[in-house]
Amino acid sequence: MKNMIKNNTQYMKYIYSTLILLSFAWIGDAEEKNKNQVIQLSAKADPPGQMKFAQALIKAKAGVPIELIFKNPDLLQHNVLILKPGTKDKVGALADAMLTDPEALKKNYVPTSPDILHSSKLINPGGSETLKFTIKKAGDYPIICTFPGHWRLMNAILKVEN
Ligand SMILES: [Cu+2]
Repeated sequence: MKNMIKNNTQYMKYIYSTLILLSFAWIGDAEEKNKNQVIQLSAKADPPGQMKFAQALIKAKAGVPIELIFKNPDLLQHNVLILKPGTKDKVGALADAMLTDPEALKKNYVPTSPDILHSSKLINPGGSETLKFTIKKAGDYPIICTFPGHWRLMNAILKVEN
C-alpha cells in the first residue's frame, strides 16, 4: 500500500510536469502566431462606387509575415495588387491597356508585370480575400485596384519599415 502511494505521487508529478511543459509549448505557439501582422484593407463603400480604398496608408514591419485582409463592401468589383516601389503609373498603364485584352476578365484584370509582387482575384461585392506574404525591404509599396478605370483613384501605400 505504501509503495502504491509513492507510485501515485510520482505519477502525479509526471502528470503535472507534462502539463507545465504543454502550457509552455502552447504559450510559445501563441507568441509565434502574434508575430504575423494582420492588416485590414477595405474598399470604400459609403457612398458606394467611389473607386477608393478606405485606407490611404497602411504600415507593416519588414521581414515579418503579413496577412492582408481585403474586404469589398462596395457595390463594384475590385481587386488589390501590391507593387514594387515607384511602379504605380507603369503598372496602371498596363491595366489601362487590358481594356482591349479579351482575356482580361479571366486574368482578374491583373496585367502581366514583374513589378506586381502580389495580387488578389477580382472580388465581388460583399466578398473578401486574404493575401499572405512577407516584404523584406523597407519602402513605400503601392497598392492599387486594376479593375478598368479604378487605379488612378483606387490606390494606397503599404509603408514597410524596419
Ligand atoms: Cu477597384
